Amino acid sequence: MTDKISLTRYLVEQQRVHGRIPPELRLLIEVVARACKRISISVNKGALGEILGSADTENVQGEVQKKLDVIANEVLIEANEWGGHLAAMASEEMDSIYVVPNRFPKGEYLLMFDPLDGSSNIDVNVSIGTIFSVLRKQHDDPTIIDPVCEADFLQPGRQQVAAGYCVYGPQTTLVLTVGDGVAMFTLDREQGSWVLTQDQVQIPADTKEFAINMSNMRHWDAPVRRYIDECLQGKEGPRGKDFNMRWVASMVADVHRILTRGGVFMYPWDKREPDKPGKLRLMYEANPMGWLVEQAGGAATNGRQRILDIVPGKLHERVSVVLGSRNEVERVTGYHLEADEATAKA
Ligand code: P6P
Repeated sequence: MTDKISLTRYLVEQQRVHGRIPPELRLLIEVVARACKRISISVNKGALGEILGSADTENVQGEVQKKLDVIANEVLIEANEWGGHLAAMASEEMDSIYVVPNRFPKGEYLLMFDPLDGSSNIDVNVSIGTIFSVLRKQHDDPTIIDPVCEADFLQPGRQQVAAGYCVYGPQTTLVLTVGDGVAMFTLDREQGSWVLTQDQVQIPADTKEFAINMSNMRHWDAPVRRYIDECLQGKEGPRGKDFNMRWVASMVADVHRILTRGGVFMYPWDKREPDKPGKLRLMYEANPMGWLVEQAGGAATNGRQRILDIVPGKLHERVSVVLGSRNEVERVTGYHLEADEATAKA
């Protein structure tokens, strides 16, 4: 295991040695990490904390909120609003952006998060997680601190300055990138501190494991059906090898497995809601996960283009997601482009 290095030391070294992050960004990440520690305490209480079940409210996505969704959202807002490092926040659980109140100093950064991803798993004690992404507020004129608005958030994922998630599973693990590879920190509950347990994470380019919700198969587009059919044909099929399948229905858990041992994760467009590009959200799910996967040597597309190059049109924009082992993502993306070419020629 890597020498016992704390999250604080890792971030200080990223700031001082590598000059990669300024002090305000280091502070932001530490505050988010502390909020995740607080969320893990609530998650771990389960039924003892009277926090399971529905909050009897709906979020902007039209999804019924769990009590823990609301709690996690409040923890992240309260932890981050006073520090002076943020201009505003955006969350899967809030219709519009949350501008830092005037009673607090404002900073340069924009924080987006899915406070508790995988909510359907909360009541059945399966891993869930918090996903976060950080952008810098773009200024035409850096001398003017203009008021922040939703348009400030609509930047492509390649503009992120930090991204990560915390998975609340058998271990509570914080996974982070600031553009210098991917580092994993395990929560030492006795010390209450994050300890570096893996650095420079690398995803194998090839895999024998795919993650997709197979119950949607009849709704998929042809390129996705082609790819999955070939995997299911195993050794006797065109892939010449057998594949395994996993689907936790918690993106954080599925991505963590892929960062740990490889694999390909897919949540593609399907014809049930043809006007929706996909189920997952670009700004606070696909972008942070896409950057983490790329920083670990993998790839992330929407089936046709790099996720991090997509310019968002709205805050809660949805997107199709294919991410993980580079060679598999390139194969799936190639099938989509081949199908588009055939359609164009027809
Ligand atoms: P389904 C959780 O609700 C989520 O947003 C992702 O974490 C997860 O990958 C996906 O939806 C699961 O969707 O349709 O399989 O329940």
